[in-house]
Amino acid sequence: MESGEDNGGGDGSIVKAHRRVGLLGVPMDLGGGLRGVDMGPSAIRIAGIGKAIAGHGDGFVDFGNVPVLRPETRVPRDPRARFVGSIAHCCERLRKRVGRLLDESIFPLIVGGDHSIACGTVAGLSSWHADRGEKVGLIWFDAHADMNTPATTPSGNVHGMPLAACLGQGEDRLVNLATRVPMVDPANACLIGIREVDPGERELISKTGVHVFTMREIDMHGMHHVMSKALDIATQGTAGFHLSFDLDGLDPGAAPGVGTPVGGGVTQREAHLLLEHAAASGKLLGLEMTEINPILDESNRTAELAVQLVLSGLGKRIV
Ligand SMILES: [Mn+2]
Repeated sequence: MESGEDNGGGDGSIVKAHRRVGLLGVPMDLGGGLRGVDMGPSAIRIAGIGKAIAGHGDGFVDFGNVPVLRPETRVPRDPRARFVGSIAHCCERLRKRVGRLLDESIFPLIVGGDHSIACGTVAGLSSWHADRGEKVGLIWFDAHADMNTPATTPSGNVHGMPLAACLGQGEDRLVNLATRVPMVDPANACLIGIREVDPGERELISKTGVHVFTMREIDMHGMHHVMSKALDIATQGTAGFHLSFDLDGLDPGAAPGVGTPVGGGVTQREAHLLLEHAAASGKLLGLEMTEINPILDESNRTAELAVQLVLSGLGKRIV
């Protein structure tokens, strides 16, 4: 696990030439309704993530997968938050693994797995920075709001609840994963790309005050404008921000292999622009790609797109 010695680049302001990117796969398949996202980490490795990142000039270390319990071996228990005990258990492990990467000044690249894993990733970043008296911001790219709680969920699927948990709402075992509650202040969090919101989520969005940029804002003002505002929100008074990227935020025409596809999403180019802005801000603390489902994909093209998007997030430019 401990990989190599510090190369002197890790003082928070990571010099690009010295940056090391650490991949953690999380083959989580307990939080969604459609099976297959547990193969997401394999799909992105097969699509050549390591070679691509090394080719871009960053150091790359693959730390393997965080162990996840299989749905076949578990009982869902609570129908309002299916498998939540097992999910929280895995997220606790992920929180610690993310903390260890940050200790070594390694940039965390987390690959899911369904989106419930974000509770562990954000808990890791939030706790690490809270120990240093710092806050973190959060940009959540998604077709859905992921703002359900066990009280509002229509499905009982925990992958519809992680943003609420990061903002201090819902299931205690997720909400309390970090040393700081909420993990992220709603004033430093925003949602981009949403187009399918449940009634209970609408209420919680309004109650928490989390900023929302729906597809309408992207259509009307463009991704450049939306990301400029999102970065202001996520970096105001914070050490930087985490980008939790659900591939289903893209239009299924561009990314068909996702857990819960919804039409009318952002284009491939808009998604690249989002990640280019994230990189250019110099404040990206962690990046997470979730909900890649090879079962529903076409010859792994969604994972191949995810690799290209990660490169944009790490600062790759067209020229
Ligand atoms: Mn999601």
